[in-house]
Amino acid sequence: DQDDDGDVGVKVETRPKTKRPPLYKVLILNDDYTPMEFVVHVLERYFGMTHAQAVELMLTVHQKGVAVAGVFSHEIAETKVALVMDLAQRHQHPLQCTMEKE
Ligand code: TYC
Repeated sequence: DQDDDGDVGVKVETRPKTKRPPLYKVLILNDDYTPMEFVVHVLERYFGMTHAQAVELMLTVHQKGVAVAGVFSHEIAETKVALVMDLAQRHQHPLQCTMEKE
């Protein structure tokens, strides 16, 4: 660095920087029409939850409007969102699933 010793140095990084990739929350949104059992099935199938965990999260979404189903790398989160949206569409349910940077 430039200080008063006359030299023109460069900053030497001492800490090894291991930059971790950003993580993304996968959000499940409430709606008035998707059957509760379908949401429970989605959470078991794509988010590795037990039946009890899935019921609990589904009820949280039902009551609060939204909840985090899991936190993943960008690629995994994108895949989960696509799988959920595809299954919902195939069953003609309006269930919405999105991702958001943590
Ligand atoms: N609110 C829906 C119902 O009463 C159930 C539901 C829960 C829908 C969670 C979507 O993400 C959701 N049938």
